[in-house]
Amino acid sequence: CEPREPTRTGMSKEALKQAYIDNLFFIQGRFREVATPHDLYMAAAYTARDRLLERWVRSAQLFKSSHARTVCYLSAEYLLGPHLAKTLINLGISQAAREAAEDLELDFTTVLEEEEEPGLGNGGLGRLAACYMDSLATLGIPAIGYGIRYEFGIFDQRIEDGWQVEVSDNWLRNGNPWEIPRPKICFPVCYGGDTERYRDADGQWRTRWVPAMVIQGMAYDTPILGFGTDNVNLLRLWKSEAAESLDFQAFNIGDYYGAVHAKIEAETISKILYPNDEPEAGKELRLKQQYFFVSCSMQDMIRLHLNTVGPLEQFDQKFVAQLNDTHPALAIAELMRLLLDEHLMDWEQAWGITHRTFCYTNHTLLPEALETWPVALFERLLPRHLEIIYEINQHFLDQVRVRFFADDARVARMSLIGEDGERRVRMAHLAVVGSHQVNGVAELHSELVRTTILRDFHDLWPERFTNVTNGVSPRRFIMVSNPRLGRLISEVCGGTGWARDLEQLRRLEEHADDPAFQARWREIKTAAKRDLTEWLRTRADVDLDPAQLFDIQAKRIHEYKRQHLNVLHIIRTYQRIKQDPNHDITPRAFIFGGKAAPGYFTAKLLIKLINAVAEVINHDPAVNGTIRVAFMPDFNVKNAQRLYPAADLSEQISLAGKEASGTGNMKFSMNGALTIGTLDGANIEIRRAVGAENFFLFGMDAAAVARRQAEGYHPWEHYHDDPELRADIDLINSGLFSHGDTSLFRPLTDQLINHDPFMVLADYRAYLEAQDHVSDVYRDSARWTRMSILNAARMGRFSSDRAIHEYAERIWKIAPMPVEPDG
Ligand code: DL6
Repeated sequence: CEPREPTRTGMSKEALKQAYIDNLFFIQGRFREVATPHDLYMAAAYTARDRLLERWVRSAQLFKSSHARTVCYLSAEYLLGPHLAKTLINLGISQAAREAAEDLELDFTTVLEEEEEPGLGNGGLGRLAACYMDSLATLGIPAIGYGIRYEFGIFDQRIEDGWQVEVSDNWLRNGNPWEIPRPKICFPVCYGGDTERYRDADGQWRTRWVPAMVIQGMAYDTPILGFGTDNVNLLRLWKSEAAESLDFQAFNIGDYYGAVHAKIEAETISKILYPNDEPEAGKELRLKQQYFFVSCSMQDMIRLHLNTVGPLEQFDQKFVAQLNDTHPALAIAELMRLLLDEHLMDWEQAWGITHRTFCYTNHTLLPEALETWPVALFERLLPRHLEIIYEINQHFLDQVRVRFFADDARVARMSLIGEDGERRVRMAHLAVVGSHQVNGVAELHSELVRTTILRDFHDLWPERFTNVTNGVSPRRFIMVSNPRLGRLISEVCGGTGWARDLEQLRRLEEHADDPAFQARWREIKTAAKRDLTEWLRTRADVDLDPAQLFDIQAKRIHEYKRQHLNVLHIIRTYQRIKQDPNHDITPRAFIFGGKAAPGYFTAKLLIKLINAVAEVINHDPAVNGTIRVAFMPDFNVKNAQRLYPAADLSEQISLAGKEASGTGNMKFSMNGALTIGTLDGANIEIRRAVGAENFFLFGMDAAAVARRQAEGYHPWEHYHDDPELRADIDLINSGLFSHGDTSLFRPLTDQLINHDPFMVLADYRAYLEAQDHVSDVYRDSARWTRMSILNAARMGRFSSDRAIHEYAERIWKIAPMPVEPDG
């Protein structure tokens, strides 16, 4: 008889079955008859985790013994999504795991649904970090992702009376089977106090920081496995703690509250993710968070280096550190501090190492999202770092003065310290000066970085600037999200190899005109639309019809993303139906999803408007179900996975020049949605890839936007000159959507008519025309399906594997190190 496979590592159905039962018993202390769905989920998670850990240990051994060059990805956010389904796919045991569960009479779908996703990010930037962790492991590139283990992630969104209500996200409540606490990997993190000068043993003048407060950061490790490989990388998230759990001096003199105060203050630092996709001005806790995680991470990198390679002179050969936006830019000053003050290096050498270690990715052009911190706050919280930043600035500006002779205005513009008004530290400038490579996240964005916000820096160091267009993980956004489509692609490509080599999707093109294949393609889309319809019926109390065109806009709610432009189109369609009940409308479901920052009044009002419009239209018998409007509550990774497969049309309608890249645009298109979009962010490259004839383009491009703004933009002219536009805005103001309240939406409509910073009115007419074209094309089902197939087929370039390959080759100079399969 066959030898039995070990239950902790075996991959067969039988081994997995035994592992579920054992894990339920030995870890959960439960047995089948009394186990809750959550117990069963935990048992499945531990079953997957055992297999992860075995591969992780082998990876770590290889990386350690070979002194592997390692990427450290520094990101304040990781929007990972549920682990279980993805881990099983990456292990290649989804099917076996499902069958094992079924043999045990478990409903595997319910088991998967039990997982509470770690929402440790706001949106695009955090999700990108998660896709990149997935691709780093898949490509076999040794990497550590460093970040914060927020106790409360992004809030859960409920919709009550049409308004967004935020509910705290207690994701750790039921335990987290995917992480390993590392109580021995912890580092002190200091704040406040003063600095003092002293002479070291060699008589050299040195500085030391005498802090006012010391806390500590403890590591929690989550293994990240690649697809079709045994490579596992590490996501190391830091939790803040008091250095001593109780202040015994205070305790002994009877000050019980004082004694626990320090503990609470320390724990506060990693307590909550700031739910804003832009930095919140002056939030001291946010600066504390940023410093907290970069300090732990830099200390950890130094520890690892000393334990493996040895002398710190070679630090930048062992490590390259990627700054995911400016949130971790303080790492530059922290590495300098550690090298200068703790490891007693001289400035030149420390700066050389630091500069060769860091690279910086910019993710935004929006002026309000460019981080700056008041010098006064810095001085109070991080006095030593301010001194270091001043010194970096001095060396840097000396260089600028020599290069751009007598150009004081340029010196002031480039300084790390902004002097207009309150003095502030400019984090993007620190990031550029301290990095040897700077990249934007789509071609247009990188071009605008070079020619607008960082133009002076590009003049000085053109060789430092480059582009890496974002990508997304096909494992997460096809295989996990859309298993039916995944199976069809595997059939066409002869296996699952396409999920590591997305260019293979091209093979779909051969079938684009085949009516039988088209019918299968449509079946898959309709099945996903049915699933979403069912979900929305129970969760959002709205009835859609899968035969309608599913038109979806899912992303953060923000004026620059122009959800209101979409709403104006819905209102126009509604008015057409009301004016002429026989008007030939292509039936559509308009579906929205997205969270608004809790303090962003206009965005929250936009959510209310969408729901208010939905309420009226969905209940108007004159509409008779021709159009429907739905708002998906709580757009997160898990729910996004229901949306992308079900979309016929993807709305990517930001004002040109505002969306750095967008990644939702890629996820939709990979799942066969056609895009209606502007020439913004990665839309431009998607359109080029899928073919202009397979993309619904509208609106001004970035150059036209800049020209209009320079000429002076007057939105009210559009309002007066376009009677349909006027009628749509007036309908909002009429109170029809607000039970007669004519003032509720005024802040939105007044802003549009009088200021319209994102030029909604200027693009309104072009958008309507493009939407009419969409409706016409959708009626020709063979044509639409062909376009849909071609969209998916041509999305190979937008895999995060391609993006990581580019980073590795051009920016990090790091080669893959594949872990050999066991035995
Ligand atoms: O690069 C990831 C993602 C882009 O796709 C979006 O276009 C961009 O808006 C987003 N940026 C941020 C800004 N955060 N900050 N600072 O989330 O990055």
